[in-house]
Amino acid sequence: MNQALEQVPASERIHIGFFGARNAGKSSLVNALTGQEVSIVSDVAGTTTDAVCKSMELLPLGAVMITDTAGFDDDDAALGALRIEKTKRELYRTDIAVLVADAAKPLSETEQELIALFRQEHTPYILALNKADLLDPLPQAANKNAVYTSAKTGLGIHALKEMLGALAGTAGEERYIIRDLIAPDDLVVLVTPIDESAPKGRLILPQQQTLREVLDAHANALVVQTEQLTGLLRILQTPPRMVVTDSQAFRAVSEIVPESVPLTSFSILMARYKGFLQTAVAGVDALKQLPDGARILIAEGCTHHRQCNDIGTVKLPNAIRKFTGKTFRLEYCSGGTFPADLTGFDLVIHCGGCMRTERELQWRMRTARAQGIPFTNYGVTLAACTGILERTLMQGVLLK
Ligand SMILES: Nc1nc2c(ncn2[C@@H]2O[C@H](COP(=O)(O)OP(=O)(O)OP(=O)(O)O)[C@@H](O)[C@H]2O)c(=O)[nH]1
Ligand SMILES: [Mg+2]
Repeated sequence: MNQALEQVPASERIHIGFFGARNAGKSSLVNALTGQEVSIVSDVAGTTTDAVCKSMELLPLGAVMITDTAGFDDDDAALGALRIEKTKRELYRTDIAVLVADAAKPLSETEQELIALFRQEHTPYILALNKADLLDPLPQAANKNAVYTSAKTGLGIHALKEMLGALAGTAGEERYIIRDLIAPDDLVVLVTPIDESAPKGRLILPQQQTLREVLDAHANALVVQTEQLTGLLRILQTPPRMVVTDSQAFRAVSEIVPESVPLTSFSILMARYKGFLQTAVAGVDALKQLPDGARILIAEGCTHHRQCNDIGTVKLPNAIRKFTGKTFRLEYCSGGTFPADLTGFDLVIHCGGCMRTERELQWRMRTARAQGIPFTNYGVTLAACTGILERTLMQGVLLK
């Protein structure tokens, strides 16, 4: 396995999900497509009960994450409803769906329901009419998004890969973290405090990704801790093109960096990259209006970054208390879980979301919006509480 591709973070991979009724051959098809025994196959309906994920390189797509899900039809057992809930959650983070159906049968209610969900989520999908080895003769595929496959004989597997490749090529426009804000030879200063909550021996993902884009742009980066910033700016002959800081250090950094130098944070850049900066800015307005005792959901995208955890549980609550002078009821969720029902909450504050895909963050945001609940993030909230939101949005440049 190519080492470099192995290291593409999960949030940056194209997520391909296999969906369908029990026994349609989802697991068999995933195994045939990947050429590996990713999932267990059997003729017992409901063999796959939990989603199984596999990161790999799949030509012609590149780095992908393939997910085999549990059958979507309800068998009336208590487990049925649970299985369906889990599979739905997978759907929300799927970039391209493959609906696996039995080629010999017309589409069932379950399959129609899945198609309706794909449409609702604007998820492009391919219909794999599987077990086509049992059909004789083989009819023409019904439409250009359908393909006859056989996990058993390998029929249509190559065509399925080609179709996935074609869809992946159209999946979303290119978004940048910082590359479109800088020119070749510009100098960018990245402020990354290394305190006891920083992970050992490495930089966190948004810092790595920003650094990489600065290099892609053929610009220059200087990476410093907050304490070195004053000294660094003093020895520079010209001021940097911009400064990007960890939002925890907003106050100190905003006092050190001259007003004439654009200043923002990794989390604000990440919110823009994942397409929810506008929503986050609108959401933070709501914070000022909330009454005492309002309920705020603090959503963390991962369970293992102590740094984010520390912001969510200590720094953010302190900043909010100081800023609003009010006492709110804070509740937490983390990792892959996010409540679909947000009844009773007045605001959602999400982390930068570096471990979640763009589609998944979009779904979380839409879930909140559909229920009329404002949605913002750590960085925007900290900027607002520090009184530098306008500045860190680079006077609106980042909202365009
Ligand atoms: N003839 C034929 N049988 C197949 C094909 N694909 C799968 N099967 C058989 O269909 C049965 C179910 O296959 P699975 O891959 O476990 O189906 P699944 O959709 O993952 O099922 P659940 O995990 O139970 O939801 C197994 O007995 C497979 O051998 C195919 O293309 N042709
Ligand atoms: Mg299965």
